[in-house]
Amino acid sequence: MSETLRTQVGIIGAGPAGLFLARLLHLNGIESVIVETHTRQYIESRVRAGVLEQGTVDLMAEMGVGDRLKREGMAHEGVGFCFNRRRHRINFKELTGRSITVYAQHEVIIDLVASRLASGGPLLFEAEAMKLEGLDGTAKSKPAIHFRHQGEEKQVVCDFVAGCDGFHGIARAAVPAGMLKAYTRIYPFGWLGILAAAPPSNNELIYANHESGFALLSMRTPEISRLYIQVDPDDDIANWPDDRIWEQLRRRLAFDGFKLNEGPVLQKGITPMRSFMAEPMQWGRLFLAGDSAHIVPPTGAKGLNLAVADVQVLSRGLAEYYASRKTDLLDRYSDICLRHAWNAQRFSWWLTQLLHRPPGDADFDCRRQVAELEYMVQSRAASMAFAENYVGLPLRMD
Ligand code: FAS
Ligand code: PHB
Repeated sequence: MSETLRTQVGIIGAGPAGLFLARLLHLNGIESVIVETHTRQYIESRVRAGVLEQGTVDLMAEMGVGDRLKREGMAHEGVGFCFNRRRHRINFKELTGRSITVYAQHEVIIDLVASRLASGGPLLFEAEAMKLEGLDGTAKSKPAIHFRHQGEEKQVVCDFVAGCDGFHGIARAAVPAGMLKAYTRIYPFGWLGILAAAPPSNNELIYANHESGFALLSMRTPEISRLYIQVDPDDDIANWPDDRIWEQLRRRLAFDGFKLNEGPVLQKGITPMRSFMAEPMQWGRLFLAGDSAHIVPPTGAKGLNLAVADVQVLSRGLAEYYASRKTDLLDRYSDICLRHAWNAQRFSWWLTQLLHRPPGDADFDCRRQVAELEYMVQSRAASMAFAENYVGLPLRMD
């Protein structure tokens, strides 16, 4: 072993979960070390989520990392639904008093990495965690993250380990067999997403239910569109030349008076869709946060926001521990986060099954979906139920 780093909290992963957690701990005077497999350039350019709940936006401002978000983020007060070739709008600001902001995940990463490096907190890139030890919380040995960095084996010895390493990370696998239950739902469709150099064709997002399949009109900047269509999860992006993608988008997003702005496709890819939950989200001195513990279908734009909710609970629990050695919040971490995550899972599943064409003989389901969409946009109560979940329910820690 060439080098040992000592800190209070060892964080695996510099995604939203790890970076938000490190910032919240720093603001509470708690030291941490982040180890991240990839390079800074890679994580700051990875195209992923696009929508921030108001709670996430407010938290970034409170953490002192929200200036660029405030300047460049696009605040939205409503969202469109297109079905039967008509566009309807749900004004979630009028219904809930809250809004969402379109601000790409990689922009959030850029802001948080800059803040971390400016604060001097250790953030090691190209540092892959390989093994975890000492997680059971006995006095025998402190938790340790063994990682490979600059060709050497190193370790972080700490009081707690935060597994913020995403769905494919090592943290969840470090929980002893039989101590964790997984719940999974694999959806029979995926999303083909494109980034295009074309001004967004609408000033708000539009979710489309169409007999050919789901489509979503989103955006990144006033010059860059982000668009998705439902495809077979096993389809190959090579089967999708740009003109075929645009043809499907024109067809699925069609409504009177609408014209889709097209332009050079800058990036395209197919993402499979799953729901996943791991229970519990903690074991001894290990705490799972974000995608390492749960995956939601992106339809509800919840993934990133859920990661932020987890680490708000974890940072408060760790602050309580270091201030008083009390572990009440840490002991309830998993219960608090799972209650919030299962509701986001429910909402994401519901919106996914409402908008996507099921495979096979789906005529009944397609008519049922349109009936539910008609009800949702006509009924204030149903619109409210959608709106309060879409803008994000309050995080309860009771
Ligand atoms: P992340 O996966 O973001 O971060 C984990 C980090 O840990 C990564 O940087 C990884 O390199 C690192 N890591 C992994 N193993 C490691 C190891 N052994 N050692 C060190 N580091 C390690 N959500 C939405 O809300 N809306 C969307 O539109 C949306 N689109 C998505 C599209 C794609 C293709 C994907 C994959 C996800 C999408 N998501 C979306 C969900 C996504 O935004 C996640 O919810 C969010 O990134 C979760 O953040 P983290 O939990 O931090 O995990
Ligand atoms: C996105 O802009 O990437 C986006 C927006 C809303 C969603 C999913 C993805 O529900």
